[in-house]
Amino acid sequence: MAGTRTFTMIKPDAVRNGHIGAILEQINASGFKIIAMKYTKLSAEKAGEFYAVHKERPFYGELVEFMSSGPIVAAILEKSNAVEDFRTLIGATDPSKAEAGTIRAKYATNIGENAVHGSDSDENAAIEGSFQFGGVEIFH
Ligand code: 3AN
Repeated sequence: MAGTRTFTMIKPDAVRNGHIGAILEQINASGFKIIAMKYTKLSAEKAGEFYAVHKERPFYGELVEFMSSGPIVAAILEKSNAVEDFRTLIGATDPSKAEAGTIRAKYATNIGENAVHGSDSDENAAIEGSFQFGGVEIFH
């Protein structure tokens, strides 16, 4: 059975561009319940750890620099089939390829600065959620 939780971050570009409210509104309107949320900033070290799977990719340095360049909103979301449904809601990694109406199509800057993160598997959703939140910070 598909899991009920996913992890998201509203990235520094979307925060800087004033899109926190609109993105949260779209997330809620799409049936996701926010069960944990914080406004925070990743250190370069923490961003590097979060994206460690991309360490060998040419864009890794840029990605770490960008993700630690300003505040983010981190959240755990609950809904049936959360991971897949949230990936559909945010759209393709490259916003120019993202379907119209998706969060990245509407709010992303470019492929590197693409407004939101969404976990890619139930396993990663659990790992990423515990990266930012302890048990007492999760309400469901
Ligand atoms: P997604 O966020 O859609 O799961 P991943 O996991 O392939 O995409 O990439 C993680 C992050 O790395 C993306 N959100 C984006 O910020 C950055 N990224 C991915 N591909 C590129 C690329 N070709 N050039 C620059 N940054 C990239």
